[in-house]
Amino acid sequence: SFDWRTYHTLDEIYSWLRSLSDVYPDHVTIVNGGQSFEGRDILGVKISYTPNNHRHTIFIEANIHAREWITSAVATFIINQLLGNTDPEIRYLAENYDWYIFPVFNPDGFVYSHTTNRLWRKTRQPYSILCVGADPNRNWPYQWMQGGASSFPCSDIYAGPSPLSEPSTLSMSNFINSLGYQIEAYLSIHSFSQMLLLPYGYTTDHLDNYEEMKIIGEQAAYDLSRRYGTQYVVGNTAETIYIATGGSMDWVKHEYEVPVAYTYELRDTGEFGFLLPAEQIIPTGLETMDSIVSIFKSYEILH
Ligand code: 0X9
Ligand code: ZN
Repeated sequence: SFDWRTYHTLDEIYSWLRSLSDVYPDHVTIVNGGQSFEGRDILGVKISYTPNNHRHTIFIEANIHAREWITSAVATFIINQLLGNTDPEIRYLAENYDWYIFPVFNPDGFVYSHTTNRLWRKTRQPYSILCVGADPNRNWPYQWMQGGASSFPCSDIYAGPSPLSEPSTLSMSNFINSLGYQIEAYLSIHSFSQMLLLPYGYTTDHLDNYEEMKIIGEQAAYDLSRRYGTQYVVGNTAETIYIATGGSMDWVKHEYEVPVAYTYELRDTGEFGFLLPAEQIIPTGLETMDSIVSIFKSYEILH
């Protein structure tokens, strides 16, 4: 049965997601966000304790980069916490927001990273005889190809021939459009580096509600560190990691004026990198959940 002591395949993750709607029929709906190039479904869950009353929505995507296995493990961990943890702060979050959580945004790449090349990053749509895939986090329509992205199909940061050229990003953008301004928070989960990144990736300017996001992010990083001492750096994406354009968070933030938008870079800082040992899934999940509780506690106090 499903657990967080080991990494799971796409089929195992999807079977577990489907089982949740049987175990929690009143609170969990399986949602199909669309299809990948190779025809796989992009499955997520909607968690809602008030099915007919649209609440502020928290959207979480993970594993848009195939090799970042810890991210889907943490996304399923968060789903499990929202459904099963009796801690009052977690119950409050679970029951007062609508949640959409997609553990594997890039299913073709994820399967390929399991079967063939553990360090695969991109999608699996072929672009030349030799080179396959676009970077699905350079493929979104806001500031597309304006820096930190490549027009060379063999590059790991190939932006694709046009915005939303990848069936997975196109279908997920349509799904996000259907939620639109209901989205109050968008969390994009990556690894690794232990960073909490704020919009935007195209400029080092502190735009929109940067100051508030920075304060909330610093508190979240502190609350995350209280469990095991894990240190996160918080800041604007372009300043803190590098210039990167065409990312999903930037598009959603800009398109729907999403007040709470963060990109996580989970553990570690490079000792294991993308090959984070499975023994670290549960601790990473617990500390990440602490930071999510912190973000919404701070946001509610400030609003
Ligand atoms: O380069 C990326 O896409 C992310 N880092 S990773 O090492 N996981 O590949 C950073 C994404 C931040 N991007 C934007 N907000 N634009
Ligand atoms: Zn990534």
